[in-house]
Amino acid sequence: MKRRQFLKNASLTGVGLSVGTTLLNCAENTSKSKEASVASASTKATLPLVIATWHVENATAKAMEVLQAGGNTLDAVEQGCRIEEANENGQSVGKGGLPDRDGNVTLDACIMDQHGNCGSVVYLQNIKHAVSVARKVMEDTPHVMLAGEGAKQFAISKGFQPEDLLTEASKTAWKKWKVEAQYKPIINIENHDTIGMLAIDKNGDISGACTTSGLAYKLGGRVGDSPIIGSGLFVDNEIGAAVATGLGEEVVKTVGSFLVVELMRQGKSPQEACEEAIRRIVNKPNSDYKNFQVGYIAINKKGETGSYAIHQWFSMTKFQGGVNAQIQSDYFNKA
Ligand code: SD4
Repeated sequence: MKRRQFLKNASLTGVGLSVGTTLLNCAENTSKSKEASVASASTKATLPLVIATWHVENATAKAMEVLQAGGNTLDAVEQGCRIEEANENGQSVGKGGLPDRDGNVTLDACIMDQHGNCGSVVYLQNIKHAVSVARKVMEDTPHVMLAGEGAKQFAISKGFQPEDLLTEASKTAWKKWKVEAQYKPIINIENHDTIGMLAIDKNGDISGACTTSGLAYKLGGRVGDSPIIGSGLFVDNEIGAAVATGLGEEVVKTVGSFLVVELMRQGKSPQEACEEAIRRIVNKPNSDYKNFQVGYIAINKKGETGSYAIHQWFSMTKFQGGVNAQIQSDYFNKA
């Protein structure tokens, strides 16, 4: 995952989040996007399609490779997410993720398939491929969600190797944060690059996955939206799918990904649905949205896509028709 240069650092009472920027190579999704009408005519012929939050072309390339080799969408999103989990330079996912305020790297992930099956892990430590553990929870247990030590022991029982996920770079960043933050329970987020990925195959079948180390320097024990089915991710193979990134607390409060999918069920395009879900957050009375970021990406059954965020510099990576490109997202806060 490419490092983003962050423009702002903002603290809320107890929780801070910054808004990121990155170099982008193309733009789409002007507020009333023309994409939906164009895409509905053109994308059916160009399935399969993979989209992901942020700038993760290696991950979308992997997912597309899986699909083109005849793999299903579940394999595709898992394999795609694993690329970023193994990337030690990405400080918000898997190995190299920034730790909580006590120096512990804790991972959240989930996965959901075309049949509505899902699995999730929260507060997982020492196992870098959280998305694969989530898949094992889905496939090998009668449960949806495993947490903490139980999730870790389950992973080990399935052959995952425990390892130290705190890299030198992330340890250094954490130590610097401790000095500057005087160890107050304030989270200065310098990176919020959760990878959420959605894939649709040539038959129109959809799966999704989401994996993160969560907010950097969070309180020990904190879990965000990313492993919560309906908040960080939702797939409904009849309609479409959505995945979220940004300040998880705000996504959870609006059950964001489920909301996006239900808005599509009511007839909205993926773009319109993402925009409406963001409006639900920013239009709350006394919303502090200027100080945090939330972004959604979505896909519908036809292979139309959408993305929208509160602030500038959110992007999605889209692999379709042989083109794997980062696309700048439209956003709400243009003031
Ligand atoms: C969380 N939604 O834990 C995640 C953070 C995130 O990129 O999106 N990071 O709240």
